[in-house]
Amino acid sequence: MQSVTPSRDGEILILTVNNPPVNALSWHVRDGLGDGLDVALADDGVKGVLLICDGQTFIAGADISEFGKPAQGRNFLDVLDAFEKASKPVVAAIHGTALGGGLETALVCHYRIAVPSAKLGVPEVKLGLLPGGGGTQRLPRVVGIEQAAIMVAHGEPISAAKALDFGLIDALAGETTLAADALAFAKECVAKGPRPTRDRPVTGEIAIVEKLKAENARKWKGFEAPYANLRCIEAAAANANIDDGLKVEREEFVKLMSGSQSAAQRHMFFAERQAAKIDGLAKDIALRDIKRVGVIGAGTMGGGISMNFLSKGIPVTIVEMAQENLDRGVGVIRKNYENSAAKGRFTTEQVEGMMGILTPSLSLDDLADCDLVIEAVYESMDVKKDVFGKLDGICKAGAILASNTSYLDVDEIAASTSRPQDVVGMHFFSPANVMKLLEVVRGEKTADDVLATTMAIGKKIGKVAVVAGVCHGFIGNRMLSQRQIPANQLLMEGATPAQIDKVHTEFGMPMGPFQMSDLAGLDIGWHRDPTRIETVRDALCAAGRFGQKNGKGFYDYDEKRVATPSAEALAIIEEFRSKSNLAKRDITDQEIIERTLYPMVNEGYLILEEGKAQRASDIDVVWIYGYGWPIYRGGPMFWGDLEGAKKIVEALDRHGVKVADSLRAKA
Ligand code: 3H9
Repeated sequence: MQSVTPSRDGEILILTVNNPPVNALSWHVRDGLGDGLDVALADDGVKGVLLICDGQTFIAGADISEFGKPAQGRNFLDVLDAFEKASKPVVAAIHGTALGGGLETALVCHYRIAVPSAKLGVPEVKLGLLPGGGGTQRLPRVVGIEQAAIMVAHGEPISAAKALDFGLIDALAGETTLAADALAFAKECVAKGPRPTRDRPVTGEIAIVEKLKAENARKWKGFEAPYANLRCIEAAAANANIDDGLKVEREEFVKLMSGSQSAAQRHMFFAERQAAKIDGLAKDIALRDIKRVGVIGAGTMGGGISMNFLSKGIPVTIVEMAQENLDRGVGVIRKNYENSAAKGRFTTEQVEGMMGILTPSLSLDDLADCDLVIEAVYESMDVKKDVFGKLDGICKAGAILASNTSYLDVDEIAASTSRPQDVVGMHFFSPANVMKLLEVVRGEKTADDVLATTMAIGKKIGKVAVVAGVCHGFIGNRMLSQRQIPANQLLMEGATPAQIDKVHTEFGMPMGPFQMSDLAGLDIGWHRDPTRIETVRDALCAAGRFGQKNGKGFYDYDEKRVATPSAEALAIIEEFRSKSNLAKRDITDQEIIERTLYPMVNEGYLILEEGKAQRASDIDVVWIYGYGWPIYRGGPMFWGDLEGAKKIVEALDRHGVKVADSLRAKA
């Protein structure tokens, strides 16, 4: 099968692209398009050209897997130029998604027709890039500066209806009759002749650029691509001649393409998709049917977990021990949905619909008809074993029994049942209805179809699911402790919580280790004996400093939960430190990076050596979607490669950290 097949219908030459799965502009597609156009232009019998795609979508962009590799085939920009300057009208027929280079291809076509369900956009910013095929210069000439600026800076696609409104498409086709409608439309366009986008003026107000920057200052902190995209829009507004604007676009594109941010974001694009694949498992493995889900525990975690399923129309039975806790939990779920409805995310009917498929219960017996039961009770091995032992006697054969434990041994939990093959870990991250990560913990005896079903259900509820092996804290929390231990130690050597946190937030993390501790609550896991002070945390708890929840922890908090460094906390740390016999010294930001982030990378290598993660990129996915590691740094393993194994190993040796063999071998 050719990537681009020419065919004739009267005076129209039809070019059909076929490059599954998403008709990306791989080199052979570019060649096919260029060759096809040459044929059309050379043939006097051809009066117009129709570009259409087979499969699920119009061209979804440049082939990202070609980036950074030696160039092959026709140059994309030359192909685009030839299309736009063609002496015969060219029509694009769009279904599925016309994204990035795909939309840029449509933009050099003279006319565009799309089915109502089509989506059109330039998502390059999400890959740390900009539409480098003239998109930043042609979009403003078609939809105006305001809309173009929004589209390039946010990367969100728009619907066909909006595209018609904005003039991005000229006509709507029938949902199932694109080929015929587009052909008829192309025939009409023959009389109209070519209409090159480059000849159209730029319209609209450039003030949108500053507005977007002001509105998104927080969201875009640390990112280069949104700003580069907007500089190109400014160039479009400033240059009547498109070639001058295209020059600016090229310079900005090349800078982004050769930088580390785009490399990191492209790495994450593939990492996220790769994470869904389970090594050694047949792709066509039969999945178990999940029609009803049971959740044990109606606290913050259980409630959030339930919402994921309710939002997708999957009925949930939620079980608590006491009526009061059950009522409170159900009330919180309702309130969350109502708050979302107030923001326009749901209608009142939808809220009632979701609440209508939630069954509150005080008895585990009510879980007998559930296909998947997720336990979200207190984090104690004895409690979990007791719950699973009971579930074993209650749940139907074939039901998947999942634990939301964040640290405990899933194999030990599974051993408390007579069906360890049906037991799996489903570690959600708080708030469970918001955070995208789901660690799926594969026990020693977890059946293949249980694992595959759990991954699939994770995808269905909108999570990025990653397989982890059984070990203390799995992938994410195991690495987190390698950050927290040295961070605490640094306090003893003279650093302050604010200094350490600042290094982390400047690195791009949403919060530092001590801000995170305050948010989680310092008293979680505390032994509750104020006379027993073995750690700074014990000392803070003994002084009644429990974190954000009571307005004081490592920081002081005002009523809006704004943090300021706390003199009392610093005095407590100082007192604790003075007893430690460690000399107080100045700690540099570089040392904080080396002591708190390098050990995480090292732990990642250990996790891989032990087979607790399938691949390094899975670890990156965990940290980006579970802990807010900045995506433009590509996750700890990708970042570790950028820093360089040699540099990391030298620093770890200097600081007395035992280095993973595989990391040392790489140095
Ligand atoms: C660009 O165009 C630059 C130009 O402006 C300038 C140049 C000078 N390339 O997501 P899915 C693969 S930048 C290569 O699971 P869905 C993907 O890896 C590009 N491969 O499906 C996966 O492979 P596998 C701008 C790609 O139905 C398979 O296709 N465009 C590409 O959930 C299925 O993908 C974009 O950023 C690609 N461009 O969603 C669009 N796209 O099966 C990026 C996908 O081996 N793509 N693959 O894991 C998407 O947003 C979604 O894939 C799409 C389909 C919405 C199209």
